Amino acid sequence: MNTFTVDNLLLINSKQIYLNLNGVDTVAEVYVNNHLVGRTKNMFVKYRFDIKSRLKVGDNRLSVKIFSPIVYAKNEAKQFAFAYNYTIPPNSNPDDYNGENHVNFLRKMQASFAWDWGPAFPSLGIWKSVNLEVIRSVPIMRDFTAVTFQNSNKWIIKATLDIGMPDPDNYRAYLRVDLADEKLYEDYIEVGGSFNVKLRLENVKINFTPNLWWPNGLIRTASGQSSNATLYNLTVTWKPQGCEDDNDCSSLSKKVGFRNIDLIQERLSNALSFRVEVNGHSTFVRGTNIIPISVFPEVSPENYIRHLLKSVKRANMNMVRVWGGGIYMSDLFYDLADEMGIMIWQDFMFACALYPATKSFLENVQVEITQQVERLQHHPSMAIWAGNNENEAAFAQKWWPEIRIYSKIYKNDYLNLYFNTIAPIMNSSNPHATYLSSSPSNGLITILEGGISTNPGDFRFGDVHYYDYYKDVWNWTNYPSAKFVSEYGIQSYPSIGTLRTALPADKLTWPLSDQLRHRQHHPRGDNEIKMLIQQHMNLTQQRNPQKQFAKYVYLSQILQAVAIKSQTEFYIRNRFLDKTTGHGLTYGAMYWQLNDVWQAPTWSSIEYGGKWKMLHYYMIKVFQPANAFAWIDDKLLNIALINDYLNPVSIHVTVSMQRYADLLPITILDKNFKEASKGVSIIYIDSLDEVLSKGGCLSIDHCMIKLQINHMIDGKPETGKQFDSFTLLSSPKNIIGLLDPAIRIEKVKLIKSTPSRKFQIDLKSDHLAMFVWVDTDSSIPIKAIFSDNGFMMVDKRKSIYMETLSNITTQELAKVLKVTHLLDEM
Ligand code: BMA
Repeated sequence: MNTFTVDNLLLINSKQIYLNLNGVDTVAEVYVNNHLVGRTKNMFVKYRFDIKSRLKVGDNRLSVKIFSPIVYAKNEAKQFAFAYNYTIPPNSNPDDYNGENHVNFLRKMQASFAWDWGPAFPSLGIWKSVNLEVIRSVPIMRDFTAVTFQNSNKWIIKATLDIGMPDPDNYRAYLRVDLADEKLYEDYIEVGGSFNVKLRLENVKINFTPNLWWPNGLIRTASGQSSNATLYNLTVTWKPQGCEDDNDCSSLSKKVGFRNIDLIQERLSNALSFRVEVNGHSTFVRGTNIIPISVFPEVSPENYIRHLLKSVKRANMNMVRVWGGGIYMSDLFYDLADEMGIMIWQDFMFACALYPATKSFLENVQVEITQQVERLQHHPSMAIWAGNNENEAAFAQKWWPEIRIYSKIYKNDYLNLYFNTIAPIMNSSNPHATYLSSSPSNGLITILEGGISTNPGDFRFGDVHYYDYYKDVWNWTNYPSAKFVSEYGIQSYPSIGTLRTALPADKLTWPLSDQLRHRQHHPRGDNEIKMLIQQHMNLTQQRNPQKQFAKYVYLSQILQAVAIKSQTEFYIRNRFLDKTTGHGLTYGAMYWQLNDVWQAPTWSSIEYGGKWKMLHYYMIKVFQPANAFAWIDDKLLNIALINDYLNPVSIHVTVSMQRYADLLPITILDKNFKEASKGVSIIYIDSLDEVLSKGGCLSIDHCMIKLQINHMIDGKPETGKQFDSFTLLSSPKNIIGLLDPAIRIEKVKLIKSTPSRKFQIDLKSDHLAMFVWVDTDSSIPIKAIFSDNGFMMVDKRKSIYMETLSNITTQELAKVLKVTHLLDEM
């Protein structure tokens, strides 16, 4: 409840007074001075209620009565079943979720009733701003939406102004559109006919050639140089005749960009491509999936969003999928994505469920989609829109037994929602945008098959979500040779430091304490992590329960990092089409998942609070656009050169055999590629036996392969663009020859103190050390990012850099730094 004051003048001078509620979670009744002025039932919708007649001079009372989402959802499900004689699954979540049910009856963040990576916090409240909108004697411009597109070489802007009218009479106004400093349009226009006018400018021509907007990692820039994601200010000026002040005559600006992003699905004998083209250039999508910033939707700190997106950019990604079980992100999120050149794959907020396609549900969805498309479409980062997460797959694979019985009805409901409600809105607002009905889907083939494919995960078409924890997750031959893999992942535990922010040290134990088990929502999750670790590493309990748990955390992060590295490298290099099966020609790899909403074992590469797991450090190298990968295929060592830059790049690649027992690498290939050819090219094939003998390795258990990749500028390695990459030939548990490296920190020195502190950490080692993890003591919560981590130490000395916002001193840091490596933990 809240009180606000209204004066006499305001009431006399205004023709309309609206109450704008920009976000209410979710089902509520809104009262002004005890009169019901409206109801809300969709947290993704902005509501505007006409309240003038309810206002009085002096104090006015606004109260919002919010209903329990749990009770509401349950009742809706019950009433639905009663009215229609069937239910809308899932009728219950897996027990491990510790969650609530029937969230699919609510237009609310679907994950707020629990997910396999998150707790049930069925939030309720006013999660966005509330304001009064006063319309006096002239029409006002509330907002505008715009899209840019190219028409036979000319760039065009299509804009729609949302005009609030005093009454439906006709009014005259001056309207002007500017792009940066160029005037594009100016006129006097007439508006009228209703209380709310959508004023359309269909064809605003750009009278100069704008610089294009490019995503991250396509155009090679010298290190330190910012992105090529060029943005322009688009300003709309509105001066209705008789306007007096800023309330009535206004100017609004948005940043726009000029780019064509197309999804190319062209025929390839028995398959279809699924390839993103940016400004006419094929672009391998390097990316990840983001879940909500917080389980509490109103919590969305600017520095945290910045940190997440910067981390995405630092890991050389060009796309993030805003997953359909969360929320449409804040404006800031999309603004930053525009700035940093991160393309967005935007799901609409439907996930892992069927939905009740009743008339009122669809009407509710229609408002949501219209508003969200209008809000988001001007962002140049908006690349792909998708109807839902996995609902086509859920239907096709009959996730719930009801589907067998009511399949006709469910199919109809499905088509009504994603094809007859959402698709037409996409089409009319922005016919140039790509809309897929679901992720995963078979793209055009899904449409040909009537909206739901029999196998939406077909490797020949569309995108695929791939999870199989019962195969060797480090072995590339188990990964799908699909066109685009929009989800794949492996769970790991967050660091002890992060877990300590939720649980006391004595609960961080192995065997897992009840408190830890409570946080594992993925059914059989820990069995899988344990089993997968044991395939390659040694997990036997040798230590006290807390130390053993710390070992489990560390090994789980290695498990995840190596699995996703080897899987992602496979997708990136798998650019050849197998004409017999139609498999291959992969053009996208987006791992599941970027972030976390609590301290728990999940698939994330960034822990709750922002700390990077080992995986995130690995992805920096894996996603480098100019790169080299090594793998064994049928007893042959293959090395591929990758170059996904559009402009020329020269790369120096060294391949060596690295024995575990000593620090001397034996080089088997050392080559400079002056102008690396585009795409993927095989630069080396030799029999593994041959390579082992060349490298002085007795067996695959004695050596690993080391690649050193340097981007070159003027014949010299480019700063910040020199990195290594290791390919194991056998499991760490079988490795022969590792000696105690006695790895230690020799020196810590501060090399920069503003805006953040940067330390150089000099490490020294007597022998080779694997998966070296440098971290601050878990009891000292310092947020830091290292220049490299989880690395193989194959030299006696190595310096890494640590950046932190904390004002820790060099001496303090030296005391709390800890180094972990594999031999110590096996
Ligand atoms: C996919 C996602 C999420 C889920 C993840 C891990 O199905 O779309 O629903 O969290 O797998 O199981």
